[in-house]
Amino acid sequence: MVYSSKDNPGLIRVLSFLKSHDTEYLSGQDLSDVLRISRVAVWKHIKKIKELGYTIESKQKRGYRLVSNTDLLLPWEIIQGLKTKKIGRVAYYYDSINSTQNQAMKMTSDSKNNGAIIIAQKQTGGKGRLGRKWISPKGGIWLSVILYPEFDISVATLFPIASALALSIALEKCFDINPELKWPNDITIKGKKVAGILIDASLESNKIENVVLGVGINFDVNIKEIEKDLKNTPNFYGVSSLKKFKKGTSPVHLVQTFLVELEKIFDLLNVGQTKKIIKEWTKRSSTIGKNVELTTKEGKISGKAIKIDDDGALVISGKKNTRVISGDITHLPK
Ligand code: BT5
Repeated sequence: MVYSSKDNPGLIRVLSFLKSHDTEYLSGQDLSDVLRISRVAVWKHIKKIKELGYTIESKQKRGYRLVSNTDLLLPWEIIQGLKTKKIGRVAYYYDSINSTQNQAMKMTSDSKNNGAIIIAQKQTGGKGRLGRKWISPKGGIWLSVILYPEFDISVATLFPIASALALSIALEKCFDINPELKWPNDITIKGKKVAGILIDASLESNKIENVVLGVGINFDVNIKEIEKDLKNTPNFYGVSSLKKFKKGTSPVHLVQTFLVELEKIFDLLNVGQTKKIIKEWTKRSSTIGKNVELTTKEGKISGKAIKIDDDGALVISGKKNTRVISGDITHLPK
C-alpha cells in the first residue's frame, strides 16, 4: 500500500477531528454532521483508521474516541506540526518497497517533488554505497529525501557529511545518547552502526540538478538477526539499535526533528557556510585524531586522520599528507 500526503482528505479530516476531541466520545452522526459526509463514509474512514494502527474505542450509544496514535510513519503524521519550509512538506509512505532511494530517483523529474520524502516500513532491496546490501526490516526508519540544491558542485562532496551531522544532532535531541560520526557518513553508537547515509546525485553540464539523500536508521530492529545476515559484507563492523537506549522518542518525532536539522544545514551549504558544518562534524567525529586504515578504489592507505577539508575530503598524515574523498575506514588501535 502507498499513502501520500495529497490523498485521503476524508480520512485525514475524520482523524484530525478525533484527535482534537480525544477526551470525548463522538457519535457517527456527530462526525457526519460536522464534517458533512455520510454516516457510511464516517464508518469506512473509522475502519481504515483502525487498520492503520490507531486505537479507537467504540461504545454503543456514545460513539468513537481516539485512544492512541499509530506507530507508522504516515505522511499526515509527519506533516502535522512539522517545522520546515520545504523539506518533508510532501510525503509518501509505502508499507513495502524495493528501495525508497530508487523510488525517489524516479520521482525527481517532477519539480513539485522538491523537498519530498519517501518512507517505507520495510525495503526488500535496500541499498548502501557501491550497490551494497542495506538490511531494512520493519522497525527501522528507511527514508529518502529529494532535493534541488543551489550549492556549487565543489561543495557537493560535503553534503553526505553535512547530512550525517544533521541526523546526529536530531538523535542527540531525541535520545539521551552521544552518537559518533565515522567518516565519511556513518553514524555509530559505541562504535556500532546505527544509521547509514547514501547520496545519489544527478548532474547536468557540471551543475547539480538534484540529489536524493537516503537515510537508514535502525530504530527498533533485531540486532542479532541483522548481524547474522551481514557477516563478511564490506564496511560491516556491528549494528546498533536506538530502542535500546532510554529516554527515547517516537519515530515520527525523530523524523520531524531530523528534517528540521537537515533543512538548517542544507540552507548553510546553499550559502557556502561550510566552516560551521565542518566544526560541528569534527566535534562529534570518532575518526579525527585516530590511526586509520582506508580502503579506497585505488588501494589501501593508512595513517593518522588529521582533519576534513572544505569539500569533506579526509586528510591523512604521512610523509606527504593524503586527501581522500571516498572509501571505507577502519579505526586502528593506538
Ligand atoms: C550505507 O552504505 O550505510 C548507506 C545506507 C543507506 C540506506 C538507506 S535506507 C533508505 C534509502 N533507500 C535505500 O535503498 N538506501 C537508503 P555503506 O556505508 O556502503 O554501508 C553498507 C554496509 O553496511 C553493508 O555492506 C553492511 O555491512 C552494513 N549494513 C547493512 N545493513 C545494515 C543495517 N541495517 N545496520 C547496520 N549496518 C548495515
